[in-house]
Amino acid sequence: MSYTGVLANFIREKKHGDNTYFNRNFHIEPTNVCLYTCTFCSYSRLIKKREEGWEYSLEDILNIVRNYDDQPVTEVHIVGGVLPQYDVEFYSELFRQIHAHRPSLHVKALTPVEYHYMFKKAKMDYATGMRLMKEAGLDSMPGGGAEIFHPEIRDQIAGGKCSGEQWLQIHEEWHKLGMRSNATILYGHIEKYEHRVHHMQLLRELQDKTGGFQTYIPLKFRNKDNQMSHVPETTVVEDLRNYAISRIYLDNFDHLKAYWPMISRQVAQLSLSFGVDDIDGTIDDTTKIYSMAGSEEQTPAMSTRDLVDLIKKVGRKPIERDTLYGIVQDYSDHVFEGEETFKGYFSLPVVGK
Ligand code: V47
Ligand code: SF4
Repeated sequence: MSYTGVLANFIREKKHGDNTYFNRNFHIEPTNVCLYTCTFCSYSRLIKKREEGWEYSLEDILNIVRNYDDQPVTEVHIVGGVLPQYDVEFYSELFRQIHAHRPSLHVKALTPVEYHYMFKKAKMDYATGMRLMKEAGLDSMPGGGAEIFHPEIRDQIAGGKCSGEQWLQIHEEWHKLGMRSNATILYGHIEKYEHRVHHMQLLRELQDKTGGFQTYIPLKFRNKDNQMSHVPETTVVEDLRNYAISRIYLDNFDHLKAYWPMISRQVAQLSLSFGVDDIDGTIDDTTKIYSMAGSEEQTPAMSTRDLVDLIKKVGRKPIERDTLYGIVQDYSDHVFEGEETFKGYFSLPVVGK
């Protein structure tokens, strides 16, 4: 374990030194009603219990975007359940209107789960569909919906939604357009190590082909209020080992991200010594997906100052980035308003001067 951690940290420092990236974004979840019934999902309401959930209109979503008009956010991350009214026309119009309202806001939206469903309904192939999304203003794709690619596990936990192969094909079409995306894995439930390796192998092969992935994001399975509540969660040691192995295996990915609302702030700090160079999470905002699945962070929102402190306390350099890893601000020597600069705990008399 410790050698694995040292090797992962070596690769991390070779690629990024002490730089630790974060991004100021906000999430919009258009609906929590979903046609699918993934067994790990604590978030969605079955379509037959539709009245218990929410279904935002285009105007509702644009109003959420407008609420951030005076906030220094650089990205909106849009993802939610799958429903027929959220189709190619709906999302094309949404992306267009977000850009018309705030051209500099990066739209990171939807996963192959939604795209596969929407394109099939519109009788469109993936290449045409992704081109239309790009023309409408989609800037990048988040890494969700990957779960576990191996059909032996995927059929049991995420049956009915796009297959692992289809997930990879949609990312490949997106990369062919010169665009970037992320990749996740949902680990620590009924899969075995061989399934995690198979998952990473397929990602590694596609990355060698396209170079379009930016970040790998291992998502720890949380077991509250879902159909897999009987499955115990992984230990912190296992989580750190998984980050380290991911960093070593996927050395053709530039970044490894820890999603702190899922693993707690302390484990996020530890992960920075096990290969992780990016801590994501909505800053100054909230999202419901993870609190509903049992994460320690019931309202996953942390101020920029808290996040910067968290990174500095473990000796790393906090760097605010945009979605494509352009540097927005280096916070290494930044002093927040009203903050005393650190002068040491004791003021020792200076001798000999
Ligand atoms: O695909 C759902 C996961 C994912 C649970 O690309 C769960 O920057 C754990 O992909 N326990 C969606 N995980 C979120 C996602 C993501 C998050 C942050 C950043 C980015 C990015 C992408 O959430 C789903 C699924 O794998 N998820 N339920 C659960 N009970
Ligand atoms: Fe629907 Fe996504 Fe939940 Fe699966 S994980 S039930 S696709 S919202």
